[in-house]
Amino acid sequence: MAVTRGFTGRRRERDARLPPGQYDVGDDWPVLTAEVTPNVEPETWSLTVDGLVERETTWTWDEAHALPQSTYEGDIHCVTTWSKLGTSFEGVDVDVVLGAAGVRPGATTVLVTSASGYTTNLPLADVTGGRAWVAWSSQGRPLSADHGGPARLVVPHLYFWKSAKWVTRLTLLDHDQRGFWERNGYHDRGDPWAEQRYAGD
Ligand SMILES: Nc1nc2c(c(=O)[nH]1)N[C@H]1C(S)=C(S)[C@@H](COP(=O)(O)O)O[C@H]1N2
Ligand SMILES: [Mo]
Repeated sequence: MAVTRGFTGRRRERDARLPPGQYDVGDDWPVLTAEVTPNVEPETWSLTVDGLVERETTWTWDEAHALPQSTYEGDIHCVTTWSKLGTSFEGVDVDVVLGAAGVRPGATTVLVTSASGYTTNLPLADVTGGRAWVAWSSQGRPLSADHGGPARLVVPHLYFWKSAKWVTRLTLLDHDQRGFWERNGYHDRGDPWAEQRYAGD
């Protein structure tokens, strides 16, 4: 029956997008937060790029919105095994803010800090080349506070703990420095397709 084959085909296509050990949450969007949700308003939010850069730079909400905007369309994967397919996030490409600050030679790592104090580390190569965003909306709607509003990092090709909510600072380093979950047993990089969940995976 054509209807059945169509349904099965779509199901198979979605399954192929799931990394090993992940399931599809459908329209749900679980909230995963280790700390108390901080109260950050657009008026009090700013983004700073510092460390190994030519020009330490801070953008206010309005200044960040005046930068060229771009959108991610695709899937996200949480290490606790849920994946959400077909999301979108709108904001500014991390390449744009790093380009404005001017990454200095020798920088290898970005340490990301949230307004709450949450941290996570990423190889510079994982946040450049159009693979990471500072996002303020999803599917065209402003991010709720629970989902990291007013602004969060989105690094969708890695497990979503790398996508720090309430992001306020990107610090360029010449060495690796583990963040909150990485110090607590999670993998240093977190590639879902390689199932890099825990240290040693
Ligand atoms: N500041 C902060 N960012 C965070 C987290 C957190 O606890 N605190 N959790 C991470 C994890 S484990 C996941 S899966 C996603 C969850 O984002 P969501 O709550 O919007 O689904 O945020 C990531 N960013
Ligand atoms: Mo997660």
